[in-house]
Amino acid sequence: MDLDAFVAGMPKTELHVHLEGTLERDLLLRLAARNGVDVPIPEGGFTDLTSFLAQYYPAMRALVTEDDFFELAWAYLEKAASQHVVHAELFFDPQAHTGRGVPFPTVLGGYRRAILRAERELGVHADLILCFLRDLTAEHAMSTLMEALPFKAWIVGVGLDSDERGNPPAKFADVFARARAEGFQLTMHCDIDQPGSIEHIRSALLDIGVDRIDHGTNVVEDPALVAVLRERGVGLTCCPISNGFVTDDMKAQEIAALLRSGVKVTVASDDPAYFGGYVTENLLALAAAADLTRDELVQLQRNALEIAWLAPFRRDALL
Ligand code: ES4
Ligand code: ZN
Repeated sequence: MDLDAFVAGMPKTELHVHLEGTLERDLLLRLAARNGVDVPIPEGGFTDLTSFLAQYYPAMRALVTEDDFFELAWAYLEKAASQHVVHAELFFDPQAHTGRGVPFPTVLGGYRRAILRAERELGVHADLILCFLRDLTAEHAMSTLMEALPFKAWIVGVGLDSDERGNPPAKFADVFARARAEGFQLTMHCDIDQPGSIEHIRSALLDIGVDRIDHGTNVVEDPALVAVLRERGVGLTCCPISNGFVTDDMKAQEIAALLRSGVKVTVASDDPAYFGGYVTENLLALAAAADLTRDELVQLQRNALEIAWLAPFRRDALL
């Protein structure tokens, strides 16, 4: 069997994909027309996080009704099923919607309906991770967390995304402490080559006590922190194709080195509609760039299941 077929056929767990980042151009155009809203069409050509985010958030204005959020998540889940994803943990950015007048339950209700249907009809299991926008205030994040509490059963964890510059993990220490006390799992983006990357990773791990880190490959610069990841079993969700857009390369060597040193590294797609690759394409891109063996590709999937926020009975069924 050739490598493409091997990777395509592997059962997969995807732990780092933003639902709003799965908004493909066709759906964007259809929703914008249906809602009668004027939405800037993403043109691509991003070279860093800032230029990406500047196209990413305005495009979300196409999403208005509960059906819109349902259709967005459903389209992703159909694609995931076609790539043999068996479990996915899906980031969503409620503040990007509530901030323009879309009620939190509209967003969550649409996403939840798609997840329930996908489990029944596609055999894909999925959970939601609420992501706070780190360029907004900690107070805004806290009030979003309060808004989410009645829906706790539908949300497995919380994360932190958007513009990292000047927005360190410590800014959200109280929010994450409260989220932990409420029973949520914790993750945070530590985007690559940001000012203060290493300090952000250290703080996320040692001050906040996150369960996972999204991206975080700058940790290779600090062997003591790599040891902490290994000892605590804290995994990294890496997104090679995304890295190729928002940094100077895919960081394939760094990802492979961390995998080979025993860190629970896993590969995911981040914003596939913008970066042009779902999980299979990300695995193939990394395999080609870092010469991964089939055993290493299998190890990436094993890692993903191990660090997934799954009930033990589900994990056991998938392992
Ligand atoms: C993101 Cl690549 C990236 N970085 C930070 N926040 C994000 N949200 C969606 N994609
Ligand atoms: Zn991300």
